[in-house]
Amino acid sequence: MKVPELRYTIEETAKSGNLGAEIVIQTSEQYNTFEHDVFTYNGVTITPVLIQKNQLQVIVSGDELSGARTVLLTIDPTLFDTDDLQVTFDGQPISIAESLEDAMDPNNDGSNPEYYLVVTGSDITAFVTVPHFSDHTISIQSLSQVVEAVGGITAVIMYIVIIGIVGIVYIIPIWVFKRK
Ligand SMILES: [Ca+2]
Ligand SMILES: [Ca+2]
Repeated sequence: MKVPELRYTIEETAKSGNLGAEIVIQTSEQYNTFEHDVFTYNGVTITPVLIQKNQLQVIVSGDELSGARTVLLTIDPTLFDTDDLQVTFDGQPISIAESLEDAMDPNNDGSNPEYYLVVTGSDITAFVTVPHFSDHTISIQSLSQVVEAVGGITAVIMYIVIIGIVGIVYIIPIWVFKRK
């Protein structure tokens, strides 16, 4: 999708009252500092909690009287190393909306939050429908980075086990030999 087309859709959603707020995250040239801007459209605020490589976490807040809203997270794609992104809502993975239109309508999914990712040439925009307020945590993470982190720990454990086996193979014969 082209950026002007996407911005037009976003503006229309804002006019309809369904768009709660938007956070825009940009990375600096060194990729290790992140800047953000928050735009509030209809009674919802977004507060960043964690913005770091491969991980983004925000809190969305609204008063209990505000109805369902769609919130937007517009992200510089260099924030993530891979494109296998997982979106969670209060720590739980959520379903993908059927379409962009579905993601723009936060009122047609009962009490289920949903998300939809739109990738343009310059940004990744995550549309997340929030069926009710007050505070909720939305996170986006790169799945393979999570797996790789586990792989790293596993590799360290394997290394320790191998060192241990090598130690046993060499040290026990020396010990047995010395006792003779
Ligand atoms: Ca839906
Ligand atoms: Ca929907």
